[in-house]
Amino acid sequence: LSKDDMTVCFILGGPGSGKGTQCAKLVQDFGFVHMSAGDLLREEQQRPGSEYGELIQNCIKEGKIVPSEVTITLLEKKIIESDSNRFLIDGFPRQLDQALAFEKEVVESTLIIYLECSEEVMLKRLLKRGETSGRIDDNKETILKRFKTFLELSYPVVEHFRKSGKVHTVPCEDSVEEVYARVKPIFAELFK
Ligand code: UP5
Ligand code: MG
Repeated sequence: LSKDDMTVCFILGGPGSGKGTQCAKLVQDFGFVHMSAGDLLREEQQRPGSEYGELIQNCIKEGKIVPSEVTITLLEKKIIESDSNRFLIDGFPRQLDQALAFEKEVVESTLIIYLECSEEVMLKRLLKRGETSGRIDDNKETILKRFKTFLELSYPVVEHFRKSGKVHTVPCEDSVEEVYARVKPIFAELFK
C-alpha cells in the first residue's frame, strides 16, 4: 500500500452530530471505505480474548478517550486489509497527539469535515437513540461526560487543522438530507 495514492478524510464533530449518518451517504456516492473509530473500538471490546476489552469498555462508559496506540493500531489494520485507497475516518482523531501521530505514522489527511452542532440538539438525538441503541454510553450521565471530553480535548483538533485550510465546517442541526446537501458538494469538488 503506497501512501502517495491514499486519500484519508476525517469526519469530526461532537457526540451525536451525525458523523456516522453522513458517512453512510458519502460511501454510497463516492465509494469511500468508512471506518468509525468508535465502531472499531466497540468491535475490539467484544472480541473474545482481546487484551483491551476492559480498558475500552471503561473508557467508553466514562466518555474518556482510549489510548491512541489502541485506536491507531485498529485503524491501520483496517486500512491495510482493505483493497481500497479512499477512507473516511469518523470520530478520529479525538485528541491533538492522535492527530499528529496518525499524520506522521500513517498518512496525512486530505480533507476534514467538522459537523457543527449544539449540545442541546446532540443530547436530544442521543437520548432518542439510547432508547434502542444498546450503547452503554447513550445515557444522560455519560453523554454529558462525552460533551466535556469533546470540548476539552477533541475540539482543539479541529482548531489545529483550521490553520491548514483543510477544514470545512458544516452546520448540522437540520435534517439528514439538508446536511448532506452541504457535505456532498465539498466531496464532489475534490473527488469527482
Ligand atoms: N441523526 C443523525 N443526523 C441527524 C439529523 N441531521 N437530524 C436528525 N437526526 C439525526 O447520529 C446520532 C443520532 O442522531 C442517530 O440516531 C441518527 O439517526 C440521528 P450518528 O450519525 O450516529 O452520529 P455520530 O456523530 O456518529 O454519533 P456517535 O454517538 O457515534 O458519536 P461519538 O463521537 O460520541 O461516538 P463514537 O462511536 O465515535 O465514540 C464513542 C466512544 O468511543 C468515545 O466516547 C470514546 O470513549 C471512544 N473513542 C475513542 O476513545 N477514540 C476514538 O478514536 C473514537 C472513539
Ligand atoms: Mg458514530
